[in-house]
Amino acid sequence: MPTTIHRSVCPFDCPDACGLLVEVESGRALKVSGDPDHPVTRGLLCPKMQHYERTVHSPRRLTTPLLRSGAKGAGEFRPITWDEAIQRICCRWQGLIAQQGGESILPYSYAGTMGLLQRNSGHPFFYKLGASRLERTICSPAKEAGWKALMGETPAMDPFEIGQSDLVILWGINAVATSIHAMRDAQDARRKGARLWAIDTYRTPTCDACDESFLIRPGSDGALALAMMHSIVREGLLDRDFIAANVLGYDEFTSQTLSDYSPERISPVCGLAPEVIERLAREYARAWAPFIRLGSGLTRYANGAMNVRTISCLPALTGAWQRPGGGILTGTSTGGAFPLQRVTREDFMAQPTRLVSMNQLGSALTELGAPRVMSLYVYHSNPASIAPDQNAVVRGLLREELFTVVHERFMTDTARHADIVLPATSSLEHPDLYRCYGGYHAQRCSAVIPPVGESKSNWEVFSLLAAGMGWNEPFFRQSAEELIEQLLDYETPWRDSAVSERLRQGEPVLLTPPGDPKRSWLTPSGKIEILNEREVEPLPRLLATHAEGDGFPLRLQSAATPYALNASFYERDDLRSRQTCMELMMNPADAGQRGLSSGDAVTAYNQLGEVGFTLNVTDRVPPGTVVTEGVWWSEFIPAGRGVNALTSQRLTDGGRGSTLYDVAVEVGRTGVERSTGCG
Ligand SMILES: Nc1nc2c(c(=O)[nH]1)N[C@H]1C(S)=C(S)[C@@H](COP(=O)(O)OP(=O)(O)OC[C@H]3O[C@@H](n4cnc5c(=O)[nH]c(N)nc54)[C@H](O)[C@@H]3O)O[C@H]1N2
Ligand SMILES: Nc1nc2c(c(=O)[nH]1)N[C@H]1C(S)=C(S)[C@@H](COP(=O)(O)OP(=O)(O)OC[C@H]3O[C@@H](n4cnc5c(=O)[nH]c(N)nc54)[C@H](O)[C@@H]3O)O[C@H]1N2
Ligand code: SF4
Ligand SMILES: [Mo]
Repeated sequence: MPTTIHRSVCPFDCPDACGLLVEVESGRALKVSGDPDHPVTRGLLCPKMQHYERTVHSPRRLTTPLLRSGAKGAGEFRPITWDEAIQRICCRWQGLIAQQGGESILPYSYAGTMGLLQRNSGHPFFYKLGASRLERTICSPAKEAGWKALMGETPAMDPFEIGQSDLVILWGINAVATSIHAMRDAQDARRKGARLWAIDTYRTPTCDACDESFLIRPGSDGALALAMMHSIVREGLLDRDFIAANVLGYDEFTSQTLSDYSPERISPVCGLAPEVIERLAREYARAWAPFIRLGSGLTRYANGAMNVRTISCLPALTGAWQRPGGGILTGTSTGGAFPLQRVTREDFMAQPTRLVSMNQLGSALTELGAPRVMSLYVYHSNPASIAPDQNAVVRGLLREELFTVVHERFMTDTARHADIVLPATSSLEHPDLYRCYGGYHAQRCSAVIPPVGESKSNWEVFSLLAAGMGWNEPFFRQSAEELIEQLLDYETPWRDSAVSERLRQGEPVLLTPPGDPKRSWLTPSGKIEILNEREVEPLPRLLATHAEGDGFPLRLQSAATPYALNASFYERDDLRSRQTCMELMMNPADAGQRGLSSGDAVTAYNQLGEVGFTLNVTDRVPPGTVVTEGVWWSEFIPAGRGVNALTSQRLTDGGRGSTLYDVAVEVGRTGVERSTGCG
């Protein structure tokens, strides 16, 4: 059989939506590489995707539907047919709907695939079923809320402007791990003479690649930005003309709040010396076109939205927005490019059903009543690993009467707790249309290999379930290709018919966002609204984190590794071995105080649980902070609990987001000596 090369797209939850070239022989993917003609990828893939074929053809892939044959959570199953699986699910749901109502059924999905069709294909089904609705807010809704409070509907600046900046600040973003193309662009800017700074809570590989890095206390970014602005005002480094023409509430801000936040006062809050804060302020204000690339790290706190809102005031005071390369980028929003409602079909919902936060799955399964959640359907998400308060989630999943169905590629911690497991295709086995959130490109792709085993795509399963429920809507009988065509068969200000045609051909296409974000502020007043009386907090001010009140001395930072993506890629021995084991990084001063050394088996604990780690004593983390990278599967962890046994179900100040990084713990030597599984 000859080898053929096909275009595809990386489906993972990453800002870049890379273009892939896939070499296929006899229905198998042999090799995956970065598309050199893709405007962002330009041939470069991250380490996770360089051997995507090992994920696609992993011996761990699920290949048939499975029915639980042992105790809940024991991971014992026997194969069944698709017909039997669909019949069992529909029969159970019909009974539940008759007895307790549709709201006793809860869907749970997030970002296993970012394809517009496969990601959203459960929506029409669950709307019609009358199920509870899931608030999909685990990632960064606080970022959107913070931006919106200040900038309204103003779209993002063009990410490519980074090349015209003379000072690039990677703020709360570990771009080496999470946004390699933004990192490449930042380094290109640096080669052209820009200075590169990182502001983080520990010394990440991104910090190593910068001219300077500033390590601050978790969740204190808003405080730092307030102190910087205090200095900027005190030293008169403002652009008064820009402020007069473009900013609402400058006088109230300076007189009512900013005066309280001197660098001297903020220094102990953020952990930087007053003179360092002053220097940051001065150099920021004196830069010609400073570009802030804001990550999500600082948003997963009780004050996450306020952190974003406060930092975003910086370019408004200095007028950085006026110059190409100057401004702040929190991520692009390409939501207007395709008519997604043609897939999601909210109109199928007879009446609005209750909303359940995905950040509070633990409580939803163990405490929520009227009606109690009696069935959980999980697709392209792994809540037993990634959701906060893992102990509560697992307690819920172990409820004997809870009927859990998991549609997955692998036997994840969530799938292990299922009553029925359904095998899912990988992105190379189904068609989809992708847009991205780090730029403005889009690409459609077809299946390039047949399904592995009996696996089916998300859309195919919902189509089968609709038939199993006896529904007659022609909508559910469409093919995936027909639905993708509905997303393309319609012009928007972002694309005309020529662009849609190029998309149909599978080309990566740069879309043109309407409007010029740097010339008109899309707020009710038409100005950047530092004063926003529609908000609970009309002005930016210092807000506390949750962890400050928890009574444990160390702040626990959960962070990304380059070798996994949330709890994805743990099926891969080659990638997992590069992480070695679930480590906890601790500063030598904190380790010394506790009599701990590198390699020790330690337990981190707080009010929610305890988790075993292998200690790594390192000055890459400052005193007072401990860091762990990755979200590990329990089968690779000695005590079976991951970092989320320490994170809470509490929400952010705006957007009802997760507060996964707002955690306090104490750490001690693990009582029982045991093999850590490390090395
Ligand atoms: N390799 C890899 N890539 C990924 C992911 C992954 O898990 N692995 N996850 C994907 C997903 S779903 C997302 S949402 C994005 C997220 O990507 P990013 O926007 O980079 O966000 P995070 O990785 O959550 O955090 C970024 C950095 O913020 C730091 N940080 C944490 N708290 C604070 C704080 O209070 N202040 C400051 N200044 N810094 C802080 C962390 O130490 C970390 O280095 O990445 C995507 N890409
Ligand atoms: N402690 C801690 N917890 C975190 C984070 C953290 O940094 N620290 N990050 C948080 C963030 S930012 C996010 S976005 C969430 C991510 O949470 P999730 O979206 O749940 O992320 P993943 O762990 O990648 O799990 C996705 C699952 O989907 C499966 N999958 C992939 N493609 C398909 C498909 O086409 N169909 C089906 N049915 N399944 C598929 C994969 O096998 C994988 O198991 O995690 C959050 N949790
Ligand atoms: S950088 Fe992001 S989009 Fe590109 S291959 Fe890696 S995970 Fe996929
Ligand atoms: Mo995320």
